[in-house]
Amino acid sequence: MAIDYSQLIPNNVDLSSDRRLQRALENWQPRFLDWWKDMGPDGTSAYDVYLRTAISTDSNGWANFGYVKMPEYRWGIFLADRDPDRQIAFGDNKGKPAWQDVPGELRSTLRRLIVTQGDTEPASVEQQRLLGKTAPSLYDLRNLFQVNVEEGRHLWAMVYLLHAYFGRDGREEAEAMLERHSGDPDKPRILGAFNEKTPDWLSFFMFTYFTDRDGKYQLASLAESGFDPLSRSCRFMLTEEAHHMFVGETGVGRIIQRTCELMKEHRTDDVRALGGIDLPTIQKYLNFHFSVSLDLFGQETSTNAANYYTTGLKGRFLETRIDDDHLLTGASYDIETVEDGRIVKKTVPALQALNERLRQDYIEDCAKGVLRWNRAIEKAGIDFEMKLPHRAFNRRIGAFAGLRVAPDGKPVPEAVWAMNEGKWLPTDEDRAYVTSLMGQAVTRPGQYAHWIAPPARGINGQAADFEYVRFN
Ligand code: BYC
Repeated sequence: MAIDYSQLIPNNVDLSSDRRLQRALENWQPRFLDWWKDMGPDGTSAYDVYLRTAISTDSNGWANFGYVKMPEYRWGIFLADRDPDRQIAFGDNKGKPAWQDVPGELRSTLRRLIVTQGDTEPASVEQQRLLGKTAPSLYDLRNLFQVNVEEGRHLWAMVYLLHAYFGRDGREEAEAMLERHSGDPDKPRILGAFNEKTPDWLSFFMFTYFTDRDGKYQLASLAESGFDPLSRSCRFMLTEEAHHMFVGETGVGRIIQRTCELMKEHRTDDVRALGGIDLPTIQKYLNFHFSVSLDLFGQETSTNAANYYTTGLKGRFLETRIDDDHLLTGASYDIETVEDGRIVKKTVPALQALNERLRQDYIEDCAKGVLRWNRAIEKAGIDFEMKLPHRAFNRRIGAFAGLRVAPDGKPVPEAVWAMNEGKWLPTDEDRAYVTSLMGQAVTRPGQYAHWIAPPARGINGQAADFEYVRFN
């Protein structure tokens, strides 16, 4: 269905046919806008930003580019088209028609999944609130704002589901989305990574590479859901998510490229003396963001995950392309876990290992970008290799929490950890150095901060000196 932009809330769900729902969402809308003004990108209300907006949800024609003031961005409700023949692809309800309403017995579990997903979206906007002040270019500033408005829209996607299908509880949960805040000691966001700070652009690019990629895998699993409105929401969200990971991969890649240029030009490893970010520091940031993002997949063995699957609420990554019975009742899966302080392999029922399986898919995907970064380093003739740390490194959730593990996967005593922590994870000094590079935003079209290379091409084919943001 086409998106109706004549409405206060743009949508392709025929919102005007349900007056109560429409009114409830129109009530939530000003609260969302207040939240955006208080907690969204700081001091940006008057900026004209070259943003893309959804005009239709099919794969070819959804992106429309133009200057928009962010508070006037047309946040709305866009679901991928409905397939009237869609069936549930896995679990006990496999083969039954996908649900158009919430099965009563699954109500609270489904609500919790939607709330957990929804909570991450405004959280990331809050985390990135101040980054605009130190943007390395107009191109990067525009990309940050694009990510921010789309995370705002992803919140709308989940809030719509809560309002439309969960009655009063849903409305209360939608309010609570705007009341929890990233890092708030009293009302923090639900998942750990969303309470960390994103204080500088290296962190931002790492976040969009690693943490947004968790979003890709979780959304893809929810896109398999037997609850069709959730599936359709997530399918459209995934098309937006791709750009966020592009921002992360190319952002880190451009920093690496600049570092390599400085190293070659001046024949030195001491890039800090030249105002660049040295490769070991980039590796430490990578270690941090990768490990924190791994925690987002939950416990290695999880009865919650088994229940989500068996009941048809949350599938595996690309469930319908997997060649098995989609029930997994007799199947097993090999995981790594901890026994007597050692990391051991263990075979467990596949149903319980679904979080771990998704984490494995995610790790393999993460490795691809690292390979591309390494190719650039190699091409520059520099002898350094970025590595993903072992899955057990620096974990706070799951079997490895509490175990000290080196990036290569060897458990180490506390004293060894304490001695090496500063080599493996960013120290206060590293963070202070990276922050010191983040000076006043670079606002001249076509100019870039010293520590990052320009992008290979502009957004939507624009010229190198295109004015992506007008400050007014
Ligand atoms: N932090 O059985 P387990 C995105 C809790 S990112 C804190 O493994 P489950 C985005 C867990 O709640 C994608 N607590 O749990 C990216 C449970 O609590 P209870 C977000 C945690 O449910 C960038 C207990 O530990 N979407 O979109 O199987 C920018 C037992 O654990 C954590 C989703 O996450 C944690 N990290 O797995 C913007 C999808 N991990 O029951 C956006 C929806 C676990 O003991 N969520 N716990 O009280 C889920 O599918 C699941 O909730 C999880 C956890 C995979 C997160």
